[in-house]
Amino acid sequence: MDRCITTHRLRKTCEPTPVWTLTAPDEGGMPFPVQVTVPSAVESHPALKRYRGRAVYEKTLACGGTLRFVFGGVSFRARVYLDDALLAEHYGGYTAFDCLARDIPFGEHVLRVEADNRFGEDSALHVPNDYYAYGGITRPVTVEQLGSAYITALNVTPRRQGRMWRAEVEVTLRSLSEEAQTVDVDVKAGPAAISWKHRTLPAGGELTLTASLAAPGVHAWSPEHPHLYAAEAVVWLEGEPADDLCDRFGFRELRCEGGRLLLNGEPIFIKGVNRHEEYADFGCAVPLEAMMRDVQMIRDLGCNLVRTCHYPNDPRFLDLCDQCGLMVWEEGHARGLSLAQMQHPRFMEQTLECLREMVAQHRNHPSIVLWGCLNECDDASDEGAAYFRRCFQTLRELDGSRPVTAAILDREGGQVLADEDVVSVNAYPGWYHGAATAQHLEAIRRRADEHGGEGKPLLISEIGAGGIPGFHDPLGQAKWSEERQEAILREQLCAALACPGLSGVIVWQFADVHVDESWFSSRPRCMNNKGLVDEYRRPKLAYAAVREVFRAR
Ligand code: ADA
Repeated sequence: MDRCITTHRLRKTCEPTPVWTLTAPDEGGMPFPVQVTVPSAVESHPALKRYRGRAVYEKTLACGGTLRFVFGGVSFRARVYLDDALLAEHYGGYTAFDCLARDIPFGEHVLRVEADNRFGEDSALHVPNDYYAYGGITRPVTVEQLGSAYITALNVTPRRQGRMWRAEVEVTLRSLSEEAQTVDVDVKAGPAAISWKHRTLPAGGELTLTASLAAPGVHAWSPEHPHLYAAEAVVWLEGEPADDLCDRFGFRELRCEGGRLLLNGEPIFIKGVNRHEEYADFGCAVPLEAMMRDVQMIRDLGCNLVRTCHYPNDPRFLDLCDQCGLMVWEEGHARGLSLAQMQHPRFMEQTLECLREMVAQHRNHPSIVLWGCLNECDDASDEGAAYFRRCFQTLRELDGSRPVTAAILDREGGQVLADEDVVSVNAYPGWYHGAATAQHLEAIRRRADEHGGEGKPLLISEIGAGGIPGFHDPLGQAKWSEERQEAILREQLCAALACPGLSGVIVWQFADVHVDESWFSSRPRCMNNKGLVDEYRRPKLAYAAVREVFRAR
C-alpha cells in the first residue's frame, strides 16, 4: 500500500508482487541477479551494505492497455523502462513520480528500474552528509489502469473564518484522448460538495476546476482531536463514472500573530522531535509498523510535532501523523550546503523541483502545519540569502495557507529572518559549546529581533546532545555517556520551556541514524548518536527525561 487510505474506488490499481530481481553491476556490487523485496533500500542486502552504484530491478508483469506506474521513491536518480523502452527519468529519492505507457498489448512485459545512488557532478543535493544517502526502490510502487481521461490532482485547502470553515477545492483532469471530451465532475470535501456539468476536456490537454465551498458544522483538526474528512473527485464520461481520486484532509490553520503561533486561533507551544526516515538495518525504507511505532513513541514523549529533517517523507508516515494528531514540519531536501555547494549549476532547479513535488503530493495532509527548506545552508552571503528567498517565494506561491521557515545555523550574519514567517534556529548549548541555555536563548531572540525577525515566532528547531547507547558514566560527566546526554537535554529543555520569547523547541533527534563514512571522526559508530532512542528504538536515559519535561508543560 502506498498510502494508509484508499485512493481509488473506480480506477483499477495494483501493486506488483513484492519480490523483484536485482543486479548491482558497478564496483563492489553483484552483477548476477538476486531476489529482493520492494520497497527496500539496496543497502539492506548484507552484501551491498556500502554499495554506491546502479541497482537494476526487474519485474515481469502481466498487463496491457494504458498504464500509469507510480513510484513513491527511488533513490536517488531513477530510470524506468518497459520492455527496454525508456518511460521516465527522475532525480530525487524523497518524492514520488509517475510515468505512462499507452496502449500496451495485453501480455507479459518487463518493468526495469535503474536506481542510481552515486554522488555525481549532476547532483547538488545528494552529497555525502550527516545522514546516510541510501539507494534503491525505497517506497511502494503501484500500477494503475487508465481510460481516456484521469484525475491528476485533487487539492483541498481549509480556510478559517472566525468559527466557520471553508474548503477550497481544485481538481485537475488530464485527457489521454485525441478528441475533446465532455465531462461531468463531482467533488466532495467533507460536508461540502459541488458538481460541474458538461465541461470540455480538450484533446490531450488538461482541465482545472476550482471552487470555494462552505463547510458547515465541521470539527477542526488538532493534536488533541485529529478530526479527518474524506475528499473524493469523480469524473463522468457519457453518463458513466470513468475515474476517481480520493484523499483525506482536515480543517486546521497555523497562523503567526504577535510573535506567537496560533493553531485554529489558539496559542500553541511546539514540543517536537526531529526524525530522519531511517530504521536500523532497513535504511530509509522504514516498514509501516515501525512508522506507526515511531508516531506512537513521539506522542508518548509528550510531543505535538515532528520535523521531517531534511527531506519530504513517505506519505504513509504523514497519513499516520494525520490520524494520530502529530503536527508535521515538512521540508525540502537539503542539509548544510555551503555557498560553493549552492553555486552548483543545478542547485536551484533541483531544490525547487523537490519543493514543488513535496507540496503537490502532500498538501492535503492536515498534520503538515509548516513548510521548510534549506536546513543550515548558507544564509549569510547575499547570494545564499537570495536562494532562500526563491524557496520561500516558491513555497508561498504553491500553498499560501501554511507559514514557511528554514532552520538556520546559530550564528551572527544570517540574512533571511525578515523573509520567513517563523524564525527557526538550530542551537546546541551545552554540547557544541558551553553556554547556559537560558542566556543563550535570550541572545538568539535578541539577535533575531535585531536582524528582521522581530514580531515573528521563534522556534529552536534543533537542540540536543550525543549519547552512545549503553555507554554509562556513573558520575554523569563523560561526553557521549547516556547520563551526560540526559543531563544536557534536561537543562536545555527546562530552559527552553521557561523562555518567554520562544514558540517551541524541537529535540535533535528522535532516533540514532547512520551517517556517511566521511563523518566518522565526529560520529562514533558512524552514526549520529543524538537520538533519544537508538536505531532499534531502544530508549536511552534521555528518553524518560524528555518525556518528563515535555509532559510537565
Ligand atoms: C545540525 C544539522 C543536523 C545534524 C546536527 C548535529 O544542526 O541540521 O542534520 O547534523 O546538526 O548532529 O550536529
